Amino acid sequence: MQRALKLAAETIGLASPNPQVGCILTQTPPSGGAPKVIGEGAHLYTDRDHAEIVALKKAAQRGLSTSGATAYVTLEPCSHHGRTGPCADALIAAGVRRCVVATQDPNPRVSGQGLAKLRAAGIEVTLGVLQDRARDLNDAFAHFIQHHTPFVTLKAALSVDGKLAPPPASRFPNRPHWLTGPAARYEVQLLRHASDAVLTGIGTVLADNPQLTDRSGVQNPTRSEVPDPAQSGHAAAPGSLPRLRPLLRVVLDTQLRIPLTSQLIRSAKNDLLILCGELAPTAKAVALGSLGIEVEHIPSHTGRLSLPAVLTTLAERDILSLLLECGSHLNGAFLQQNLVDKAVLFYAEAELGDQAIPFAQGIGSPYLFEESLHRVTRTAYGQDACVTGYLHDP
Ligand code: AOF
Ligand code: ZN
Repeated sequence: MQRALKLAAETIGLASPNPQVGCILTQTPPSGGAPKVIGEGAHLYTDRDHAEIVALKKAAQRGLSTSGATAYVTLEPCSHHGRTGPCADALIAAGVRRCVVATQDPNPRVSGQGLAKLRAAGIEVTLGVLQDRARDLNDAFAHFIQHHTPFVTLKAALSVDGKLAPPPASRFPNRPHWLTGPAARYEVQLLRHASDAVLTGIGTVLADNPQLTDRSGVQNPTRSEVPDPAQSGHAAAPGSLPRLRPLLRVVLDTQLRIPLTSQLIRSAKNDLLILCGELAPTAKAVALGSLGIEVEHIPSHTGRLSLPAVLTTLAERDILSLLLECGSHLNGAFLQQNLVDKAVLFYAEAELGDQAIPFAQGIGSPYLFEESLHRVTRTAYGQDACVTGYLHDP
């Protein structure tokens, strides 16, 4: 199961909007002895085949029999006809004798029915092996399939006294103020890589002029056949694999104040979405449109966009996981409206003082906020500390 989880984890950015799933098939040699891996694989959304089918095909390609084999799968084998046939049926047809499953599929179309199918066919089923790790891998998928809204992660880089940035008067405009060191900042790139979309507000765009691109440089080693750039349109260097869905960069900009010279606009490649209010200036919307930038109107109230409406719009675009990289105002609004599912707080050693900008308007000290988190983890990145936790108990 460890190996199956590793295969699944390597498909970050390649499985969404489906879950990340890995599968290992083992067979005891006819002469006895330790079981051997006869096939393995992970699900890649564009290849359609679910992890079990990839593993079964690998065994078949090697001419190895699957009769009597054991399957280790990180997610309950599916029982439904979606883009593919049911994996439970395929495992049964392949003669698999035992199926070890990390966690049940949260998809209501499957949930428990895949396991029932296997058991009805006489397959020995074990459920719950390394369950927490398998669940963590697909927390966004589980959230989306049950609530039909994106799983929202709030990321913030803070000073040791819990502030987001120095007071405006002491900052250089148009330039981000780095609090955390390179290791923590690389971790943020990985968070972007693992997300379908990243969101910020116009205040941060005007203050920091961020790019919000995925610069993780992560390659996905499970995908053995790198798509032929000539056929797929991906401009991939050999051995490096681009994300299959580009990270969608989203800006909340009620009045369309975003400068046409901002880094976000200059670097846009069909991956920038600007959400504005109904009363935003039409001429600016037209100017953005002529640069190929998508602008969408969102209902607003007293000059602020409706955040639930923002999440609905993103859900309609199949955004399962949303990373918030916002300023104090939006952090506070998302938290006060109970729209955040997970927090990732980096703390640097520097102190910014009482006049500095608070972590989230109306929320108070992040240290007190941490006390409301569930399943808290603490990690060090160089000199910086990182605290992660969930806002709701699953
Ligand atoms: C599995 N193994 O590797 C995955 C599963 O539209 P489809 O046919 O791709 O089905 C997607 C659903 O199948 C998805 O919502 C989830 O319930 C399940 N994903 N199941 O047995 C896999 N990726
Ligand atoms: Zn399946």
